[in-house]
Amino acid sequence: MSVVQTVSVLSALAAAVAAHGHVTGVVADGVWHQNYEPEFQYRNPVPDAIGWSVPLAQDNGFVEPSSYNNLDIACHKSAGNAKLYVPVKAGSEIQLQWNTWPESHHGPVLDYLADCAGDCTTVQKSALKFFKIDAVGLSPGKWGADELLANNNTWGVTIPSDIKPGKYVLRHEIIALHSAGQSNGAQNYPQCVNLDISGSGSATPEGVVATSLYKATDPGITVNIYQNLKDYTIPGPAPYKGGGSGGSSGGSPTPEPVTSAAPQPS
Ligand SMILES: *[C@@H]1O[C@H](CO)[C@@H](O)[C@H](O)[C@H]1NC(C)=O
Ligand SMILES: [Cu+2]
Repeated sequence: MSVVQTVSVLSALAAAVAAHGHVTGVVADGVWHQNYEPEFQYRNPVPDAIGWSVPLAQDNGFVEPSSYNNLDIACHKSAGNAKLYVPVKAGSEIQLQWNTWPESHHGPVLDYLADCAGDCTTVQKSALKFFKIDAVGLSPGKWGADELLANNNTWGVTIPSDIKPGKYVLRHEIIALHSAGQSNGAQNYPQCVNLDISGSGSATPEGVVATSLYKATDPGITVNIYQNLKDYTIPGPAPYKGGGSGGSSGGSPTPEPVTSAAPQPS
């Protein structure tokens, strides 16, 4: 078989099992950027991408709670550093486009940033400290993932206006909870993209290493969603409340002001 034929057969196989989905593109300042695709691994040369490479995510699979203490939870299974960056202005909103998402897979949508302290193309995953910039859990009858689905499989996230410019990893994630009533039943679908953030801010929010984000016993991780849930506790650390954070796709249940705040003295 030629390389081209091999690629198309493998792509067809990948499409057949592509039940869950992944981020295919990112729009920033009106410019569309192609994300990493698992089939890139069969190309020669492997194309550089804005997204961290996840060749093992060919099945659009997930990371499970029993792996929360493994760095796979950072940017998906055995992720490798992305080689490109999405240029974005602090305070602006970027859109993450998923190819598809199953309607049954309700759950929160979360976004984190981690400062690469220089170069995201070589930074160690264990050195990345993630701070949450956006999280949408449950508003009556409607989950973050439902919003994403209703919004053309797209999620908007606003980059805090006051953070120090530089190179960051954006960790975007859906946690599917359709089986989360069982132990080890939650499904995390993290996706990482490198951002080159410009601006004049100076905030350096505290973050945590990915292996400290979640515990299997968190109330927002082991939870039966097929009941009349009054509250849902979004997992992970509290969101950073700096200027301009908290954006989401149309209609966050607890909208936060998206107006810019003056840089906070720290
Ligand atoms: C829906 O998203 C796709 C990309 O995933 C994009 O090409 C298309 O323009 C979007 N449609 C609308 C109506 O925004
Ligand atoms: Cu599924």
